[in-house]
Amino acid sequence: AKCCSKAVVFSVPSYACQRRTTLDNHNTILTDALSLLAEKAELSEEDGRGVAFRRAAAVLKCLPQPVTNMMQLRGLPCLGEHSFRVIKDILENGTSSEVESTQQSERYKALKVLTGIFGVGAKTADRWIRAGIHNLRQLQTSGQTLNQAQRAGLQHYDDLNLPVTKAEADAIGEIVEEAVVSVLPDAQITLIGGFRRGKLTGHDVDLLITHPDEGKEVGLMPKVVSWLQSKGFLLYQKTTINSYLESEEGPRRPSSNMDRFERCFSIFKLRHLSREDRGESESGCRLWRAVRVDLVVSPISQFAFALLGWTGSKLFERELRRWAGHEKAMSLGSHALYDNRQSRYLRATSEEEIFAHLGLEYIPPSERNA
Ligand code: DGT
Ligand code: MG
Repeated sequence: AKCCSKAVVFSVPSYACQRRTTLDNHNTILTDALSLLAEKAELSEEDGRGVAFRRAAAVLKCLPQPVTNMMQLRGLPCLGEHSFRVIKDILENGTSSEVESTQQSERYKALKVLTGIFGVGAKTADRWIRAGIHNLRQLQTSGQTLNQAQRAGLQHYDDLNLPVTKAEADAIGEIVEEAVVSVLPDAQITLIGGFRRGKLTGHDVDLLITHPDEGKEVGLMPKVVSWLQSKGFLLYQKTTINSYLESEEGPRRPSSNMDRFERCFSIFKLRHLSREDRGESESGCRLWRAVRVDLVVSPISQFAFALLGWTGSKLFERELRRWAGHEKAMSLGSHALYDNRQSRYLRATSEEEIFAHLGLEYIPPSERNA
């Protein structure tokens, strides 16, 4: 930050993957507003607009102090006309009229409630709203056909919209560890997603599984899932085994055993850690809650890419791929990094090596909260 006569002026590089963004956000009022408008755009399938608001919010998240004056925003990247207008409104009036009217809009409220169901995306929610469905009660009496994921999502709606704590994530981690080690000793599991970035709560628990001997991990997921099922830990699960060629993101190459990418979307039944923790009385309470858990299995040769690709934040990931493509003529995915100029894959056994290949300063997980 440089000083000028009027106010502190900030200097920020334009890609989020060039910046250190901790959870210590000094501009939550502004970033909450921009994130809500990003969400509104995403729910309306205006992805370009959504990314623009996400990028604007991310710039404000990394500032060392609160913005108090529009002059401080001069020279900052990623702030378009629309974001400027929202920020100005908040600085002058304490609130954004566009955010307020969005929050009051029936369509936005309905989209939020319906996409709050696990397995329901913007497209499905929009179709339902056009059929006059605005809330869960109307959905349940509508006669709409729900798939298995959506039925589970509706059944566990309240639990799945309750934040998952770090303690709960650790408890899930221990259960999965027991499952994994009992079907494949020496397999390793790592907590990824928001919890690896130091977040204290999340919407789900993300875990990455690998084994130090390449190939030993093949076919692991179905065995882990069977173990978990036999112990009654799963309320819902869907396992997919993507081949590399089928996956949309990242560089393409011929399929081989190394291209296997096993994934499980699940809902766990987790015993409450302690009733006092949750402020519940001794009587009349359920002893468990439902928790969304994503499991991913990676061969050790791709582990660093999977770790980097699944730690997030989502915007940080998007910006890493944009940096790779636009600045370095490389394609980055959760499996590999391809150098288009050299026409070859670049190997890496750690996240540090991947940042080095990309010509970026290493940013640790706790500073990827863009
Ligand atoms: P949360 O769970 O809301 O507290 O926040 P995060 O950051 O854990 O977000 P989450 O769980 O949606 O995703 C974690 C990371 O995993 C995210 O940065 C991007 C990555 N990810 C999620 N879904 C996919 C996917 O389908 N493919 C790939 N390659 N990555 C994904
Ligand atoms: Mg997560």
